[in-house]
Amino acid sequence: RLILNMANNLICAESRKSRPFTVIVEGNIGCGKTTFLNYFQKYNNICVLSEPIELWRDCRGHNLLGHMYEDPKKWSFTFQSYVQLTMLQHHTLPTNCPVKLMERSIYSARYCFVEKMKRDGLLSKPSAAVIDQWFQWLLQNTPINVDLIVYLRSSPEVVYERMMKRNRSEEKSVPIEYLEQLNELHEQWLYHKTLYHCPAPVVTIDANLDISSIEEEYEKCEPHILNKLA
Ligand code: DGT
Repeated sequence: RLILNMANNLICAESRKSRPFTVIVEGNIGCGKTTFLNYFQKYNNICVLSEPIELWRDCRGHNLLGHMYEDPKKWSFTFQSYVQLTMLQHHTLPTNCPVKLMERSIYSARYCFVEKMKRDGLLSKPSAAVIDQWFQWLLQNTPINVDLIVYLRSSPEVVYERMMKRNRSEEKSVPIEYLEQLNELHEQWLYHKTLYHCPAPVVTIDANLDISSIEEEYEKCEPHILNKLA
């Protein structure tokens, strides 16, 4: 029995060691997630995973992101199915780094984007049910672990301006109301914690600050992330 216990402890220690401390970076479109991730690229023992937007623009030659914005009623289900798959691939990607830093997650896809599509009637009830069944199954049967959420909190006016400035072709006709509603869902989920469940503790950062002063804000959450490298 003693030997069995010792073996068990060893296995637990080993699996704790091999699982990275996982941080997800969340916030509205244009709030600066990419800039945040770039700041942490300098640490070579952090595995930084940017959002797989290039895959969404080219799924075997199909621009699913573009289709979704052009005809959301027709393409929302297809797009969200693919987003869910690519997010799962990031969540489960093995790494030897002690820290994994991910842009967005399977959670924001479900709690913010799918939620909005459901409310807007862009996803039919049966389609939403299929995505949700998949989502629930994945949570229960795959190693999706999140240890910390960094919430880049912004106002819709600021991110609307940034989105217009960067001029991504698919986002050309996204109205400010869309960003206002997405902001509200992020706020309810990560700030007021009244929407669904929050899978990890949240560190909130003022993402309205411009590029010259934002690094000070980043430093606020650096210890939370870097302690895990010790
Ligand atoms: P950043 O660096 O904060 O400016 O981040 P963005 O705006 O490059 O990244 P993100 O994830 O906020 O948005 C990328 C585009 O993909 C944007 O047009 C919204 C869209 N998007 C991201 N995730 C989902 C999703 O799960 N569903 C839907 N419908 N759109 C999504």
